Amino acid sequence: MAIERTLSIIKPDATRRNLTGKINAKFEEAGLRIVAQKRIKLSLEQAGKFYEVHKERPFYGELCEFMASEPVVVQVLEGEGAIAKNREVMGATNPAQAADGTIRKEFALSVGENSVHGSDAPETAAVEIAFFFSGLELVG
Ligand code: DAT
Ligand code: MG
Repeated sequence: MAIERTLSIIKPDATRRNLTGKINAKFEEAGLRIVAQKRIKLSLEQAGKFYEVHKERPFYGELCEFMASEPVVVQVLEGEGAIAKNREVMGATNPAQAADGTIRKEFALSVGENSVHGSDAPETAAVEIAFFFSGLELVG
């Protein structure tokens, strides 16, 4: 399997509860390397653009307001099969269905406030990384 990069976001419910370090430990224990990271506050417009693929879904407005409510930590994770590995460490979208030991099982509050975002495919990873980071900010 190839070395990949994926875009991860530690969401407001997790930054608010000071869980950045615990979540990063889960990534690092799984062999994912944090090659870029910054804490930012999204505007409602930026959150809306990032989640544009979901704009027809009933929860879109709520999702964007949540993502813009407090700071997030955006990061690029690198490793063997990083996209799928990150999804595995994150756990299912709905924490009630997430496997034991996953981030969402341990930390998520609800299907909406589910602590982390992770890209779902190579194409979306490339677009999402470029949304937040310039090439100069990526140090492998
Ligand atoms: P994931 O974040 O696991 O890739 P997704 O892409 O289907 O999940 O949805 C993006 C985010 O939207 C998800 O992390 C939380 C929110 N969301 C998804 N389904 C929802 C629902 N039924 N009610 C409220 N928020 C939801
Ligand atoms: Mg998704």
